[in-house]
Amino acid sequence: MEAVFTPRQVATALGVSESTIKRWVDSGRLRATKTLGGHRKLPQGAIVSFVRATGQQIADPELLGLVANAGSLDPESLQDELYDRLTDGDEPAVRGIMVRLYQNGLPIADLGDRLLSPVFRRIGQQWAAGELQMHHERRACTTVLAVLHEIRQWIAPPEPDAPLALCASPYTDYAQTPLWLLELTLLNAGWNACAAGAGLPLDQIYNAVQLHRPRLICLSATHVPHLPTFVKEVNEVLADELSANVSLVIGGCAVEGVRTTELRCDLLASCLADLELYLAKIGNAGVARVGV
Ligand code: B12
Repeated sequence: MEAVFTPRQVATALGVSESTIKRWVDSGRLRATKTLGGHRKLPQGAIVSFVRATGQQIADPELLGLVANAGSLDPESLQDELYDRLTDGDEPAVRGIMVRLYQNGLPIADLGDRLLSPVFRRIGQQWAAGELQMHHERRACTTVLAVLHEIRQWIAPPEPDAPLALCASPYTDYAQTPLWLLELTLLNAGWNACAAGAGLPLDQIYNAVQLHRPRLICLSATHVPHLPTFVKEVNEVLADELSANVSLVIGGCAVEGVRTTELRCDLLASCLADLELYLAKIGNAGVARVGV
């Protein structure tokens, strides 16, 4: 369950007065709830959103379950450190890096594209070269997924009328990190995101689309047994069957190098930043076949 704090606790942690916190809450800058007795309570996620949006410094982050700002805020320069911490299995240090970047306003897309993807690709290469073992890779995934889960709790729920996106990965693809990153990117962009799941046969994804009626489908492909078959099946089972008001965005390392003329989708993304741009282009209200 998400942690909640009193205005006094938040004031101490941020190094401002309690009346300043109450003023921010009453003016709507800082989201809070009220107890039956009328006392303000601040959820941890509301404080993180406020800090991300305003750049407010945190004098004592540990009081709020957050992390100190000591260290680089540049994702590229943190790749080596994250790789070392992940392969050492140092979970608090991994959390420290990821939460520090997030609380300082780094978009989820950048956390994925500029930090996690390059580090996991290196883990994959080192595994293929016999330098790392399977248990290193599995532990790295579990550790990162736990932090993404924590970040997920901090994002305010979508508005009731937010458009729905369905995220899935196809049969034999059990990579979860890309799916979590897609979901967080969508939620942060004001979309509602429904994770249909990893390793789904394409007809199951189609059935989930029929059930949930999303405006957007985000398909992530990390492990695909035979690429030409996958492309053919996506075209036949998904792309050709979708109604015109549903967009299909596909990405993932397995489809890198595939041409947009082969795979019929609205966007063949190479990274999460591509998705962010696409979301900005179509807006929250509707879907346009922009053929990027
Ligand atoms: C972790 C991992 C696994 C784990 C995942 C566990 C979990 N709980 O998630 C598991 C155990 C499933 C696994 C298994 C296997 N794996 Co593996 N795996 C990886 C690894 C190391 C990282 C994948 C990952 O999570 N990356 C993190 C994400 C964030 O980064 P990303 O994938 O680059 O995604 C970015 C973009 O592509 C983009 N993106 C991704 N999807 C989408 C979707 C949309 C819509 C958009 C907009 C963007 C987008 O955004 C992300 C952020 O930038 C990769 C190495 C690599 N290529 O990265 C190997 C890798 C993919 N695996 C590989 C192999 C060989 C296997 C196995 C066959 C090993 C085996 N012999 O059993 C099995 C196959 C099992 C299967 N069928 O699923 C090979 C594939 C080689 C190939 N060309 O076929 C790789 C490349 C490793 C290597 N160098 O050899 N694997």
